[in-house]
Amino acid sequence: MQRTDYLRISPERKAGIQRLAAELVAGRRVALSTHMNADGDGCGSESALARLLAQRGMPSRIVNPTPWPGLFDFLLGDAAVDDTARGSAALAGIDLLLVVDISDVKRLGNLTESVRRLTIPKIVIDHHIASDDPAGDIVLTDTTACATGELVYDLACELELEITPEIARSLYAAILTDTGGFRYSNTTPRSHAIAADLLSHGVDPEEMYQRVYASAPAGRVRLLAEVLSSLGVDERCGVAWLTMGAGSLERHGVRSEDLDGIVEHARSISGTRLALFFRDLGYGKVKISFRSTGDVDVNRFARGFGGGGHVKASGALVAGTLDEVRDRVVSEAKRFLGCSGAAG
Ligand SMILES: [Mn+2]
Repeated sequence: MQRTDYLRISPERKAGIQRLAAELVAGRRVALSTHMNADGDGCGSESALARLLAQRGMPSRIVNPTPWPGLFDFLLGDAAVDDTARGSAALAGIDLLLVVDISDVKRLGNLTESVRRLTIPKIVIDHHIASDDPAGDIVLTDTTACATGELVYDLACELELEITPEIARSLYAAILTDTGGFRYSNTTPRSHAIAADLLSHGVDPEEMYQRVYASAPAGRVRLLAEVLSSLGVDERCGVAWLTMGAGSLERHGVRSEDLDGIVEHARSISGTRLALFFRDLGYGKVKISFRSTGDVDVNRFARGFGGGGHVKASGALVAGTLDEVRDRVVSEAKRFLGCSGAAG
């Protein structure tokens, strides 16, 4: 019987890692950053990289555009220092910037302009569909990677760094969350092979499940109940959507990280091809999450609203009121699906 070595790294990816490794010089001070409202992939990749860089004699700090999510506090420990509170001032005096899980520099929010102005080497490790405005010039990107954490894992292996139990937990959190618990279409034999290796390096899968998926504050479940009551469905076209008004987070005492995965409830409805979640940010802008089932390319749809991401999971920020944006985007979605009939 022939076995496949799923952990083998493709020559292209190896070359990308080696290009990047040339910048990983001992003594250089690094700032790590990821997108606004960091998710498990962003946080896990950052906390793993902080420890991996330390093995190469590189001190690093995490400088994110929005606060580190409490849900992922357990990944930080002593080794990964969060300097986010200092804002762009924390980028002064660094020798290298390493941005993860971002294809477009604008996803760095309030750090975007400071990052553009940096003249030091800027590295991007990412698995989103490329944009024409990346956050750096040395780019390791591969849309076939299930998570940025997969690329960080490959970097660790290729550079023969040690996968400590803390690093293994961080990378597992990255892959676990970006694959929706190994359920989304980006789940591959390789995702499972890496997860297997991470278990052998000390990850306890039940502990990870409890920390990531079973540690919700009661407010998150109450908010979920409220958001679910907003459900709209067009069964004929296969579109389902959820909305959340401004101020709901505050009212339930929860944070934006508590919204992660909420759009999946719309996607879970039988026959749904395109699911949407509209969140009123309260200052004339609505954040939209797009998810799809089957061959619907929501990256292409989201591009029409200035957003993007992945083929089956994308986002956009649109100006307007919640009702206006929802009505417009839902009817655009029906048209996008070739279902713009009069009854639509
Ligand atoms: Mn990701």
